[in-house]
Amino acid sequence: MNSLSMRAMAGLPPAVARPAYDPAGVTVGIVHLGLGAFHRAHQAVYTDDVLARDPRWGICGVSLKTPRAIDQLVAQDGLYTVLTKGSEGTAARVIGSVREALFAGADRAGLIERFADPRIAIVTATVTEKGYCHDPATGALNREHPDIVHDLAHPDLPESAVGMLTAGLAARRNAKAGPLTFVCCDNLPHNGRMVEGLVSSFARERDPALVDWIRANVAFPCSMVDRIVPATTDADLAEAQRLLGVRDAAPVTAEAFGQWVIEDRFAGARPAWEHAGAQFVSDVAPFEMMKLRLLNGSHSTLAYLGFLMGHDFVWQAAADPQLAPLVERQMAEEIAPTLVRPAGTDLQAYGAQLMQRFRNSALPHRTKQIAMDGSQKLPQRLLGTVRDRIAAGDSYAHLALAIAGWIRYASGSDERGGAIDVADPLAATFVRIVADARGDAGPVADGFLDLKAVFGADLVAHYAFREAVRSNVVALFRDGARATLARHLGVA
Ligand code: CS2
Repeated sequence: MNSLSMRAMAGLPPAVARPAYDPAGVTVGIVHLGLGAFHRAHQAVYTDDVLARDPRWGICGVSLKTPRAIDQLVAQDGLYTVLTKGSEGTAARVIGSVREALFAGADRAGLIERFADPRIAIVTATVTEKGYCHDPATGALNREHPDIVHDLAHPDLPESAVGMLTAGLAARRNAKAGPLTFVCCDNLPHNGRMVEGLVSSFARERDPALVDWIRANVAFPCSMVDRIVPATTDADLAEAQRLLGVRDAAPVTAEAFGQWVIEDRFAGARPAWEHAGAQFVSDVAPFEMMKLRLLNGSHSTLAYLGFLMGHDFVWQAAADPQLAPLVERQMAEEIAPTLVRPAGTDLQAYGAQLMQRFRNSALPHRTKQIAMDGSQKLPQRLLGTVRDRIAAGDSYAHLALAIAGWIRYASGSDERGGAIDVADPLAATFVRIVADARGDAGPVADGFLDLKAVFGADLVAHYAFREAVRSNVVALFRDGARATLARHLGVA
C-alpha cells in the first residue's frame, strides 16, 4: 500500500478535503514547538486555511522529546490527515501547512538557527503544562527542575522549551533578524504573560542584556485554544487508510468544534487567522478563564471520578446519571458565578454545549489521558475557582469533591485494589505520601494537601478548605465514588 505523499494527493478520493494551495509554493514563517496531535488538529488547521491567500506562513514543526512524529511526517512530505468525528460520521481532510519537521533532540543547532531567520515572524508552542518547568501554583520558573538546572549550565544545548526559546531569541538578537511573536497555545492561565516571565527569569541568569532585547522586540500574546483531540488509536489509522486509499502513519482525530481566541498584540506580521475563524481580542482573560474552568475543570472532574467509577472514556463518564449532574451543578453553581462573561457568550449555553461535546461517543477520549499530570493542571482548572469562591464567602462543595477525586486517583490504586499507573511529574512524591500514610485515608489527604506546588501556601493553610477535601477523600476511600456521589448529590 502506498503512503500519503505529495505525489499520492492527486489520486485521493474526492470526498477527502485537501490543501487549496500548492504546498510546494509555501515558505516557512512559523516555528512550532511540540508537534503533537493537538497542534496538528488546531493551529496547523487554522494555518492551512490561510495559506491559500498568503503562502508565507508554512510551519516548521519541532518535536522536543521524540523523533517519531518527525520521521512519520518527513516520510509523507509533511502531509497528514485530520479525521473529524461526530454523530454524522467521519470527515477526512489532508493538511499541508507543516512544511518542515525538525527533531530538536538531534538538531538543536538547526532549531536555534531557525529563530535567526528573518522570514520567521512567529513561534507557537504546545508543550503541555509540565513542559514549561514552572511552579504550577505560582507560575514562576522552577529553578530546581532538572531540565532548567541543565539548561542554565549548558545554554547552547537546551533540553527545556524555555531554554530553547531563550537560546533561539539570543540567536535572533545576534543575527539582527527583527522582532518576533511567541504565541503560547497551552492550557495555562495568562499563558503569554506566564511564558514571558519564565523566559525573562531564565535569560536574566544568562545574559541580562538579552532581557532588555526581549522586552523591546518580542511580544507574548495570550491565547485560548480549544478542540478536543484524543490520542490517535489503531482504529484511527485503519479508518484513515480506508478513507484515503493510502497509508497515513500520522493521522489525528478531533471533534468538529474548534476555537482560538488570540490577544491582538503581535510584534510584526501575522497570518490572517481570523479568516479561518480565530478571534483577535484585546483581552483574552475572560475567554481563557471560561475555558480553563468550565471545560478543563469539568474534564478533570469527569476524568478522576469517572475513572474511579469504572469509566474508561469521557463520553461514558459524561453520560453517567450520577456524575453528569455533579459536573453540571459544579459548572452552574460554583464555576460560572466566578467568571466574567466573554463578549458574545452565553455561559449557560456554553456549559450545555460542553456536556454535548463530552458525550461525543465517536471520540474515544480516555479518562486516563486527561487524568495525567494533575499536579500541573489542578491549579488553573479547579483551584483558582476555589480561591474566588472563598474570597466571596461562597460554597465550593462540588469542587472539593472533584479535588478529592484527584487525590483518590493519584494515590495509585483503583476501587478494586488494582494499581493505577499515575503519570505525573510529582508521581514519586505521591508514592511517598501514600507509603507514609500506611493505608490510612486521612493522612493520605493531609499529605497531598500539604503540597505547596499544587495548592499554594494559601490553600495549604486554609483549614476549612482542607477539611472539605479531606472528608471527601475519606469517603471516597471508605465508600467508593458512586456512593460518595449519591450522598453528595442528596445533601448538597
Ligand atoms: C484535556 C484537554 O487532556 C486534557 O487534560 O482536558 O486536552 C482538552 O481536551 C482540551 O483542552 C480541549 O480544548
